[in-house]
Amino acid sequence: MTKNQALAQWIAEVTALTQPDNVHWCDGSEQENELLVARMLEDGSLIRLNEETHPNCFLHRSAPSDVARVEHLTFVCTRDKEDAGSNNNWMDPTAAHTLMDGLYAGCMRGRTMYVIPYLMGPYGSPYSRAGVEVTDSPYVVANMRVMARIGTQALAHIEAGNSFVKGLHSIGQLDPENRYIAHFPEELLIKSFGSGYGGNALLGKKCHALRIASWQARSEGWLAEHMLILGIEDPAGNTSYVAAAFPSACGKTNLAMLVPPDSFKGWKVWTVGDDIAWLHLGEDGRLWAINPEAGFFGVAPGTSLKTNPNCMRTLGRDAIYTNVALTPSMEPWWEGIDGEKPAGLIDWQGRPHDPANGPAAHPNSRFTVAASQCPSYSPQANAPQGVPLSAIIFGGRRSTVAPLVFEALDWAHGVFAGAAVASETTAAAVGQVGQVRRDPMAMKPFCGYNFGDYWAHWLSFGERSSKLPKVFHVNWFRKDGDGKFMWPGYGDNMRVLKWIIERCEGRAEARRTPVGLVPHAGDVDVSGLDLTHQTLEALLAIDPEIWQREVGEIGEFFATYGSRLPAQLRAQVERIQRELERQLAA
Ligand code: GTP
Ligand code: SPV
Ligand code: MN
Repeated sequence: MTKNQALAQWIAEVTALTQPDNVHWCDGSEQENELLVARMLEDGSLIRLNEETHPNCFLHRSAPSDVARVEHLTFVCTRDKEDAGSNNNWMDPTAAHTLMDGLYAGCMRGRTMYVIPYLMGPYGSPYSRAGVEVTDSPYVVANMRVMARIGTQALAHIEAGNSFVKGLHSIGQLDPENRYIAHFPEELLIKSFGSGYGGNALLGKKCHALRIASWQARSEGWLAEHMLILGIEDPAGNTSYVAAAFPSACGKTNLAMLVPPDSFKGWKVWTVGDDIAWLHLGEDGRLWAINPEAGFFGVAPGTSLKTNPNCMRTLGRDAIYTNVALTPSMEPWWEGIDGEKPAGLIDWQGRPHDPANGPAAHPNSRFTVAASQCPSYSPQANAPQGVPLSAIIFGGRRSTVAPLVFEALDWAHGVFAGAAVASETTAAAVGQVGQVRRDPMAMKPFCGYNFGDYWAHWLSFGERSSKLPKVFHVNWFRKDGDGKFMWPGYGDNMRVLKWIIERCEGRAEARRTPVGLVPHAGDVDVSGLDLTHQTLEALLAIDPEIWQREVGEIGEFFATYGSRLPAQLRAQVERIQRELERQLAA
């Protein structure tokens, strides 16, 4: 089914191993999708939603033990363990192949094997990369069709002689005891078994576009990052682009689709991407970003016309909902959506909703929808060269310590700020929620190699260009003594974006602290906002004693990377410690 020898041979091998009843090469067509959807409606893996309010929308309920990424079952299998780093679980490649091939043996008997050629990145972009996912899950095909550019054109790209990443996926028995997500960066290969959910199963996304791509990017001189990309148009019509890395379920989709507050007349945010960015140094010395994805696989809970109107408008048609609740009128429902909680809800497991069983929608319930449906979809989203970045923003979910915003003093300090990101864990991954952990560059679950080498790679850009974006750090999630968010967030984050853009243009003030450059309360435009001066001061405060402890912890964390830790990062820790001590002594 392909004239590419390497691909044909690999498909022959996995067919012999998994023994499917049928092999279907996906062309990405409308008819193909209709057939798949019809089959899934028949076997119950999709439920059709209200055709009047949600045309061509479907609900999928995953296995209750298969609702999030599984970081403890995710492996990077490099020949040398040190190359994977302590940030990854490691397995010897030979042992991993033996283990996984044992699971794959005959696993597709009685099933159809789908071969999905896909392209990550815009058609015609020199930065786009191909992959082929083999899967026995029609749900995965339907989702990949939205999230990536699949089918004939992607196959043509491979047949033109371009390299491709191989991804073998089987849902197996959806057994958490027999579930592994293994990466072989040296072979450009992914093997995923036993899960049908999101990042575990849609292999173009985290497995390829982050873990494998970050490995390739290091050796080729670019960056593959867990970042949204947005454009900010000012009232004069000038658009600046920023990329922002926040950990999973910490606000990327929301920031990417932001609608500015009413008082921001003439300002507009354009969405380029909401989860992944590939960054390349341009000939002009600037950093350019493309979104390798074509769709959004976004968090449903908390999404409403109030928090994210652009998202709600994106979701009105042609969307797949996974693990949301269902209203009696067959509409999707989740905690935080507009209006009152309707009576007669069916929860994400298909049971009549009983609050004693927890929320009606799973906290990691999601929607899959084409990015092109977003009202704020950027006209530049498919630009082959990408968009030039003015700023890079790092952030985390922290109820204490981190101020609303600070600017890094220079590139090396910016890399430090990214490497030092800490965030409270969320429902996006299996495990405890709300635990503060280090999540450097929001890439803890996604960097395909040793963090020490990764930070050195980031730092190396400082030697290659003097026109790099400015680096910032934000925190929308500070809480007061009553446990309430101090900052309104969502659309009001525009107020912080405005200060960031003005800083990039040399038009806004800041005060120098050991931690970075922080706006004075008067530098943040809070017009029309009900926020006391005191609260704003608290949001912008850097407490030297708290930060002394924080930087001590960052230093200890860095030290765990031993000889692979770049000296420049240790130097940043020492500088900040010195300055804080001086401040406390004064
Ligand atoms: P992934 O898709 O997992 O990578 O997540 P993401 O970073 O795109 O997160 P998303 O924008 O989907 O937000 C996750 C949750 O945080 C949702 O429940 C949002 O409603 C909530 N959230 C997003 N932005 C803000 C904000 O500015 N303030 C507050 N308080 N909550 C926010
Ligand atoms: C994340 O967890 O960061 C996601 C969702 O974007 S998943 O595709 O499941 O990784
Ligand atoms: Mn993500």
